[in-house]
Amino acid sequence: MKKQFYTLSLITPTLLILAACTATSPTTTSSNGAKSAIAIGIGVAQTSNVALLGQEQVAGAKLAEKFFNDNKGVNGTPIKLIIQDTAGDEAGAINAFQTLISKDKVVGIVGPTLSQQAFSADPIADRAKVPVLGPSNTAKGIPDIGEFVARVSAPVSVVAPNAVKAALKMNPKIKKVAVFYAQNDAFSKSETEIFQKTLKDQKLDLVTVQKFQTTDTDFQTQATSAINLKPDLVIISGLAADGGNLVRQMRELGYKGLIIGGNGLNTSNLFPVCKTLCDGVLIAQAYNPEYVSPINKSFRDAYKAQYKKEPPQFSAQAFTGVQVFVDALNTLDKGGKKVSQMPLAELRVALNQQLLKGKYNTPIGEISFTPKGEIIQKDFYVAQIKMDTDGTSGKFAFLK
Ligand code: 1QQ
Repeated sequence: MKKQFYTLSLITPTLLILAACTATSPTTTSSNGAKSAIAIGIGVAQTSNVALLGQEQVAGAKLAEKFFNDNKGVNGTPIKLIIQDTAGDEAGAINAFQTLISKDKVVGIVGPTLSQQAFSADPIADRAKVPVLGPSNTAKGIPDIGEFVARVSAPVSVVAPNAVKAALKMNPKIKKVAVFYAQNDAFSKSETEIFQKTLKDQKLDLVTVQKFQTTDTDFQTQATSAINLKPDLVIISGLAADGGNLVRQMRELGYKGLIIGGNGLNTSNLFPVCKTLCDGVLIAQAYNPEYVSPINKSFRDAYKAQYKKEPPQFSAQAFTGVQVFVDALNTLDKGGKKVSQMPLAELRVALNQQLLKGKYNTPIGEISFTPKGEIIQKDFYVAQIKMDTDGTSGKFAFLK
C-alpha cells in the first residue's frame, strides 16, 4: 500500500509534465528554461554487425548538427539530434522509431541503416505522419513505402551499374562473372538483381549465382563452387562483415581476378576483416570527397579534422539527411511559419511537404526529390580499395 502511494505520487507529476509538453511545440526546453531546440531523430545501427555501417552515419549526422547550429540552426533556434540505436534487425528499428516518434517527439527521422529495416520501421513513421529520410536505404521500392518516406541514398539501379562499367574499363577481357548475394537481406537481393541485369546488358556470361546469409562467416563451399568455374569477375552483394570475409576467403582460395563489392562493403570498417586481401575491391560511390562546393568543403574539413581521413559515403549521406530537414525547416520558418511554435503534428506534415519541394546544395551534390520521395542526384563515382602494406590501414582511391 505504502509502496503504491510513493510510486503514484512520483508518477503523477511526471505524467502531467509529459502531457503538457506533448500538446505544445516541437522544441525541447530544459528545466532551467534554457534555449529550446528542434529535435531531429537519428535512428541507425550503433550495435550489432550493422554498426560497421551505422557508426559512420552517427559521425556524419553529428557533424551536421554542429555545422548547422554554428550557422544559426533554424532561423535562430538550434537543432538537437536525438539518437536511438536500431541495432541490425527489424525489431530494433521498429523500437527506435517508436521511441523517436512518441517519446522523443522528433520532427522527422534520418534512418534506418538497412533497407531490410526500413521496410518494417518506415511504415510506422508513415502512419504516424512523421517524415523519414533514408540515409542508406538503396533497395528498390523504398520511396513507395509511403507519403512520408523519402531517401537521400540513390537506389541500386543508378549506383551499382557504374562498378561493372569500371571493371570492364580496367579489364576489357572480362567475360565470365560469378555473383554472390546475401539472401536474407532486402538490399542485397535488390542490388544483385541490378548487377545481374547489368551483366546481361553488357553481354557478359553469368556463370553462377551463389547465396549466403549476412550472419555467415564460412564461405568455403560457395567460394570453391565459383572458383571452379574460372570467373574473370566476382560481384558480392552483402554487408560489411560477411562481405569482407567472403572477399578474404575468395583470395585465400586463389581467386586472382577483379572483385566488385556492393554498397554494403562500402566502409573502411571492412579493412580489419579482409586486411591486405581487401586490396583492389571496386565499389561504386554516391559521394566523392573531392566534390568542389562550399558545403562539401566545410563537411570534409570538419570530418578530416576529427577522424584524420577522408569522409566516407555513409557519413556524407547522413549529413545530407540532417541538412535536408534543416534547410526545409528554414524555408518554412522564413515563409512565415514560426516552426518552433507550431503544433508538432502540423509541423511534421508541413515539413514533409516542404522537403519534397526543395533543392539542396549538399556534400553529395545538388539534390532534389521526385513527388514520391526518390532522390534526384547527378553524379556517381567508383573507388578502388588500396591497402597499405601493413595490412590494417587503407583508403578508397577514386577512379578517374
Ligand atoms: C541498404 C544499403 C546498405 C548496404 C547500407 C548500409 O544500401 O540496406 O539499402
